[in-house]
Amino acid sequence: MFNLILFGPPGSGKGTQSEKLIAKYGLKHLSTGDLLRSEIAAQTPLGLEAKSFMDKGQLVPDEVVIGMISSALDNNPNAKGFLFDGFPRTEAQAEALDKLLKLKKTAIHLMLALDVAEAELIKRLLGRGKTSGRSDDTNEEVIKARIAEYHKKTTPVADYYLKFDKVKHIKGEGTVDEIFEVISKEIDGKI
Ligand code: B4P
Repeated sequence: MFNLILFGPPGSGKGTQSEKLIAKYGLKHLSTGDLLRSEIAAQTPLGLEAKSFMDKGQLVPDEVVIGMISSALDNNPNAKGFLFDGFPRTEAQAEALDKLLKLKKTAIHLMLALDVAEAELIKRLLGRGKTSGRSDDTNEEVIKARIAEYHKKTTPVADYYLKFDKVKHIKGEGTVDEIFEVISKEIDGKI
C-alpha cells in the first residue's frame, strides 16, 4: 500500500495534479473539498453545516472531515493506496489520520507540498471562479480568508510530517505537465 498526501495552499494545484496522479498510479482519490461539495449538492445536514464555513473561507470543523475520511477508508478496503487531497488541514486531522491508518496497519509514506506565491494563488482562484460555479472562488476577500486560514492552521501540518522526514517541497509554478513530471519522479523514488 502507498499513501500520499498532496499538500499546499488553496489554488496550489492539488486538485489539478490529483486527477493526473490517480490515472497514473491507480490510487484512491480522497478530496475532502470534493466530498464536502457533494454533501452540499445533496443538501444533507452535513453539507448545510459545511457550507456556512466554506462560504466564509473558514475550515470546516475537524470532527466533520475526520468522520468523512474515516467512512471513506472503511468503504475502500481493497484500495492499493490513497491520495489525500486537501486533508489533513490541521494538526488534529493529521493525528486522527495517523490513528485511522494505524488501525489498518498502514501509514502515510510521503507528503508532497506544492509551493506557489500568493499573488499567483489569487489569480488562479479568481480565474477558476469565472467558470466553476464555486462561490468560494468568486470573492477575493473569501480567497484571502482561505489563504490566511492556511497560514494559521494548515502550515503546522507540514511541520508535523517533517518530524518523520516525510515531506518533499515541489515548485508549484510552471505548466501542469512540468509540475506533474517532478511529482512523478518523487513518487517513483518511493513507491
Ligand atoms: P479544496 O476543495 O481542497 O480546494 P482548494 O484548496 O481551494 O483548491 P485546490 O488546491 O484543490 O485547487 P487547484 O489548485 O487544483 O477546499 C475548499 C474548501 O473546503 C476549503 O476552503 C475549506 O473550507 C473546505 N475544506 C476542504 N478540506 C477541508 C479539511 N480537511 N478541513 C476543513 N475544511 C476543509 O485549482 C485551482 C486553479 O488553479 C484551477 O483553476 C486550476 O486550473 C489552476 N491551476 C492548477 N495548476 C496550475 C498551474 N500549474 N498553472 C496555472 N494554473 C493552474
